[in-house]
Amino acid sequence: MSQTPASLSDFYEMDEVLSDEETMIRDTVATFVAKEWDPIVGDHFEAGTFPMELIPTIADMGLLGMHLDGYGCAGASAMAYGVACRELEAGDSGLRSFVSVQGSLCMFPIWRYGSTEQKEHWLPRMAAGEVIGCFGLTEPDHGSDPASMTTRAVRRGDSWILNGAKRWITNAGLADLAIVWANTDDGFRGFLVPTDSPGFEARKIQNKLSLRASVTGEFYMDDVEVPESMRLPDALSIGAPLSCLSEARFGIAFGAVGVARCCYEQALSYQLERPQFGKPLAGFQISQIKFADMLTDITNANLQAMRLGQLKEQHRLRPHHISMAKRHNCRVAIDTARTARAMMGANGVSTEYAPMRHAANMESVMTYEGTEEIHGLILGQQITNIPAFR
Ligand code: TGC
Ligand code: FAD
Repeated sequence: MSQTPASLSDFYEMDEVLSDEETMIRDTVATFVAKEWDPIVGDHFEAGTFPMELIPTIADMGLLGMHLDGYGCAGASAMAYGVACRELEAGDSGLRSFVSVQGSLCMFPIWRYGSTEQKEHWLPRMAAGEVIGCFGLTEPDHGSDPASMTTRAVRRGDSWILNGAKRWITNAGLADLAIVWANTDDGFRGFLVPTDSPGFEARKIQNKLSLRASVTGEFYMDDVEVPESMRLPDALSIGAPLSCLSEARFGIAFGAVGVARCCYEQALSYQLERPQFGKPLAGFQISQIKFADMLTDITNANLQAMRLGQLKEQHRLRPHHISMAKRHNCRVAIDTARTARAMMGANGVSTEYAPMRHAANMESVMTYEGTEEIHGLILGQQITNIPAFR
């Protein structure tokens, strides 16, 4: 059977490895993105807002903490989480970010490092979208090197007193609960901090040129007091927040494939329909070579993501595996978005089409969750056994 141009995007038909349930999740998310997200994303990107009214629908689809078991979470497979991220990010990186931050950066640390009481109290509410979280690791002066953080937590009786600032925090400003990583006399610890705690102040960052359909902010803690029961008891080193990053980076490796696929498909359908010099633009050799390169890159990126999914299912996935795919797939996404934008001429610079919005978003996605250089250095360390970060 001949394939349509759109179905050709899965050139090696890799989605055949998906189970029926994973296919159903993929299709449910893709339909949501097409019907409820795509028509409004341009306006939200221009306004610099996230459509809060969609949170209940996102929760009803079971997407919040979807790869976690129990406590109201869907318990879906790693591959299901990956393909959901792929379809969400085809809509916008801000949409995938919302789901990643809630599930991988806020629910995962509670699920992995929290007490039974913490899990029972917070996870069902977070899965239902009733409590929104943010993850505070990055500081104004410490991004790539979070182990140098200056945020401090000091024990006072049965409480902890937190002081410090976190900046470039997705959902700060709209979150109810902040997962705060702080240094203590005994090393790094994680705290659950309600954002209405006295001394906690959050502000939205207003002047972003990227990831505009996602709220990013900063927060300050001035003698914020939380009880010992709000410390994550099993998070005892910098490895704890870094393990959360592995969960989110996994989703980005898939999400970047969605970005590249969306841009490729829009450029292809545009050039098939737009004639110049007497024939469709897609009929020129230069265009066809570009489509061939884009599809090859997308296929390679998708193969890397799907392999991560398999390794995660088999509990064989290691941080350096994720670094390769996050780094490679983000590069493919931004290159594809820029090429697609150019292939759509002037129309390509408007929010009516996705490529320029995606290209702008990918500037953030290449920076957050470990920059291209940091992931290169993680790979370099794995290859040579010589750390070159410091
Ligand atoms: P290092 O000595 O290498 O490691 C310390 C301990 O942590 C372990 N580890 C990891 N464990 C799980 N997953 C990972 N990815 C891990 N990376 C390291 C490591 O094995 C070790 O364990 P142990 O038992 O031996 O102590 O630590 P380092 O301080 O030298 O740092 C290494 C480096 C540079 C790779 C790390 O700091 C890093 O990844 N930096 C990048 C920072 C970053 O990615 N920040 C992201 C902030 S969150 C965010 O951007 C959210 S955006 C969300 C959105 O909107 O989607
Ligand atoms: P820096 O670390 O100052 O790096 C600047 C440049 O120097 C980069 O090119 C980097 O690759 C390079 N560099 C750094 N170290 C080295 C080295 N050793 N060798 C060579 N080159 C190096 N953080 C959170 O904690 N939670 C969030 O929810 C969150 N959301 C974000 C949302 C957005 C939209 C953005 C843009 C960022 C977000 N971040 C978040 C922060 C993000 O994780 C950091 O921006 C990122 O880790 C990089 O840190 P930095 O910006 O301080 O850059």
